[in-house]
Amino acid sequence: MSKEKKYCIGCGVLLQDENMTIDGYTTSMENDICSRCFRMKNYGEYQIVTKSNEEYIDILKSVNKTNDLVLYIVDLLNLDRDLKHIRNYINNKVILVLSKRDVLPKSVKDEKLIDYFKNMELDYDDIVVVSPNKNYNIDELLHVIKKYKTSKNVYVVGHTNVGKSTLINKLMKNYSENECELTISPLPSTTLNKISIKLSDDLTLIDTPGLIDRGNIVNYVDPSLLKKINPKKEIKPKTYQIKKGQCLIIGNLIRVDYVEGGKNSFTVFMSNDLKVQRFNLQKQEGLKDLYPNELDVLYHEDVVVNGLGFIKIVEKAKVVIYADKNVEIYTRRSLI
Ligand SMILES: Nc1nc2c(ncn2[C@@H]2O[C@H](COP(=O)(O)OP(=O)(O)OP(=O)(O)O)[C@@H](O)[C@H]2O)c(=O)[nH]1
Ligand SMILES: [Mg+2]
Repeated sequence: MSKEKKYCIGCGVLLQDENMTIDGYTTSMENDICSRCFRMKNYGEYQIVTKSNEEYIDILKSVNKTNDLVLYIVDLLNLDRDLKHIRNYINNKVILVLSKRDVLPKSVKDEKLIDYFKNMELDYDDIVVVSPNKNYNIDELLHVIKKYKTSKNVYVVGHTNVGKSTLINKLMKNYSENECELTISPLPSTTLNKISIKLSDDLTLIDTPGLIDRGNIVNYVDPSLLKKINPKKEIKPKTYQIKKGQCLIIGNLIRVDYVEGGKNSFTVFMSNDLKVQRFNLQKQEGLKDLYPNELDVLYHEDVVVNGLGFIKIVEKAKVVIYADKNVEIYTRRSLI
């Protein structure tokens, strides 16, 4: 008799009790979660899983065959560089959900954030700002979901680590009697498979594995640093009135040399736990063995360091950012 298939309620992986070295292992098929989720939930022990992005693309292609509503989740501190990418794969109605609002300063108005995205002329049906951690605007999101949904199913998609599973857990906690224990973690690729969660008779939320962003610094730092890098609290921006010939060293992870330009102001929007130090660049050799990214920054632009946050620079400047060579670094119009 063949065994009935059972999937982990935390990450969606197919459960098996035969091979400890393969995904989905559990000590007993009586369990509802795999050993990896068990260790993350109970001991905060994280285990890196390497996944390809083919599955993510395949999921998007299968969503395109439906007329279901899609929530595209982005992390406000670590925005996707290409917000149009998803439209290469799906024609469904899509709501852009700007998440982790709590990490940006309260003084920034939601309307200002929404306008920023509206000005980019993206092809989204609506935009909502939320913070699942602070239970902020979740009511508004549910309202928007009900307004746009075309069937029972609503897909939750986006890059890894943007907070898709956290958001679904929060929606379930607020609006359903059913318990929902999707596994969340600061590591990429926590969710491994599609997971359908019934919120009510006419609404099922579908969690999905995220797109892996190879340019994100989280892939290249020691996992023990993740807590420091991912802010849990509102960021207190650090502003430096800075002159050519000075540099900033941030969290011992990146170095920012100001090599050309007049008097300027650099504001660092990164986790409060990352120490920022200013030096005279000629007298400081630290981190110069890392890869130098030379950037021409225009008036009122941000330098984005994927996975860490961004530095708002007011005046035109030439800067050299030293970082791990795999980390994506680029400029964009100032978000704030
Ligand atoms: N500050 C803050 N952190 C959040 C919020 N929502 C999620 N996080 C954190 O973001 C990290 C990733 O959350 P997950 O819910 O696992 O993200 P995911 O998109 O499901 O990730 P994958 O399953 O890997 O694709 C965790 O460390 C969460 O605690 C939020 O509203 N605010
Ligand atoms: Mg997840």
